[in-house]
Amino acid sequence: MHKLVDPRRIKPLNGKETGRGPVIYWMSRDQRVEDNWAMLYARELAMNNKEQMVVAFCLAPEFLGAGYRQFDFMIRGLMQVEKRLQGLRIPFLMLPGKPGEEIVRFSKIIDAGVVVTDFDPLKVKRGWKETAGSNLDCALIEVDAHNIVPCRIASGKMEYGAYTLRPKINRLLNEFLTVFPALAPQENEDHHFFGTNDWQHIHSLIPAGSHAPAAEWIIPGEKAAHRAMDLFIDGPLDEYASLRNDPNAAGQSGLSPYIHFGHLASQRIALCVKESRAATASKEAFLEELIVRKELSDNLCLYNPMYDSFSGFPRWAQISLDIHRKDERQYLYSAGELERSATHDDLWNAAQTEMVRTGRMHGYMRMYWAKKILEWTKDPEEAVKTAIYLNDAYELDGRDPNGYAGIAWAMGGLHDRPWSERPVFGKIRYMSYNGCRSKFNIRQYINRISAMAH
Ligand code: FAD
Ligand code: FO1
Repeated sequence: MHKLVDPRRIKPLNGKETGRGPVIYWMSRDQRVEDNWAMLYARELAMNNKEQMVVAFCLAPEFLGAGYRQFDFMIRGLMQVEKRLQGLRIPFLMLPGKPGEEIVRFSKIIDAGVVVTDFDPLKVKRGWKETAGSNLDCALIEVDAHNIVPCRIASGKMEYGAYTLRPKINRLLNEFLTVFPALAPQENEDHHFFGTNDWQHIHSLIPAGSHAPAAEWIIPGEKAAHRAMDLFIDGPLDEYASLRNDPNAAGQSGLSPYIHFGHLASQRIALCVKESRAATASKEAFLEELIVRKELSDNLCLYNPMYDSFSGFPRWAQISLDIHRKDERQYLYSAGELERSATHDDLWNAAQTEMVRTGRMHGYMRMYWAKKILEWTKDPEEAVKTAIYLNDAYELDGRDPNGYAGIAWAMGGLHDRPWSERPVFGKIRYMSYNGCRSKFNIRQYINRISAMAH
């Protein structure tokens, strides 16, 4: 029996048997060929069962407010997945329509013996898997290919913060931060069975009327992702500790769209960062974000079903925000005004414009951006709704556990602690315009964004 994949990454979802018949990898979160534990597990099953393997991707008609920008990026990445799999004689099929249903229909057509899928804690994904799991005739098995330490293994409950999850991850890191086996090609694949995908048609399915234009600054897919990773590690990583919070410095990696769409495994990045000769303080600071912070977001979404609402905030924060619910708001903006960067604050407007125009916003500005939305909307529920709407409509890396965790951290004290009390915010950590001014040259940031925008 091959043991390519650590059994602790694997979770049977519907308690049904693995039978004779092809193995389907239902790809969703981890849209890459290499460094993909779910792909490797499906390959292992096919080898052991002497069956063929096929990869299927269900193209949802719409996904958490994603528009042209995100679907275009994702589909171009999937076209490369198809090419790379052809080289390994592994068929790749796009299945447009309702994911939970289309995968069942397909598995019945080819009389599949088992369906493997990748781990994703988002409620919408769990819904798809519940539907699929109950209607499939065969086993549905989930593999955590997104976390270095499998989310369900790192902790069995919602963690208070990075400080409680970090030791649990560090204890297991050596067992899981391992090198990846290569994906073996298939032998006599009767390839004609599936034909190829009609990408023209697939592209035509992208939700109409979706406003944000494609993001020009980034090329989708596994190859470009590896290039971007190498460029970061050989350059900016060295000064990450000091530059990562300066919106005027290109101090961050810019890898989040690749990580979000799964073009690049965080485990691959961590292995390469560890081997690099960059400054230790910067490597540690980066790995803290890439491993602890990122995996803390999956922990939130797996164990707290209200991760995207006010009622998902820690109790102390809800109580504190309730006490200040009636405080007078010095400024009050609608979602439309915020979307159009039509506030009194030129720094906030620049960040919003950066996001709308490019599909990304500097990490430091994301904190300020969200906290001001809390300050300028009529109540915390409206603030959360507005921030999620804008983040998921415009950010290339949006619709991700990191986004829900980031917004709940900024507005609801999640994974944070109470600070000194003030109007509207209560005990939620505050950030001010002057505070930003003392941290970095805000004029330079504002000018750069307005030059880019015109
Ligand atoms: P780097 O600093 O180069 O970090 C590398 C990777 O580490 C990131 O790609 C990410 O996977 C992880 N990481 C870094 N910072 C964080 C963090 N604070 N929390 C969790 N993981 C982190 N991240 C998203 O991926 N999607 C989102 O929609 C998103 N929305 C956010 C909203 C708010 C209000 C806040 C405060 C943060 C949000 N973040 C989100 C987290 C973080 O800001 C981004 O991951 C980061 O800015 C992405 O840029 P980068 O890849 O260059 O980051
Ligand atoms: N996953 C799918 O399985 N099918 C889709 O059609 C799909 C569309 C999509 C669009 C934008 C986006 O940001 C993500 C999308 N995803 C889709 C899910 C994505 O792969 C991630 O799994 C989650 O967004 C993060 O957990």
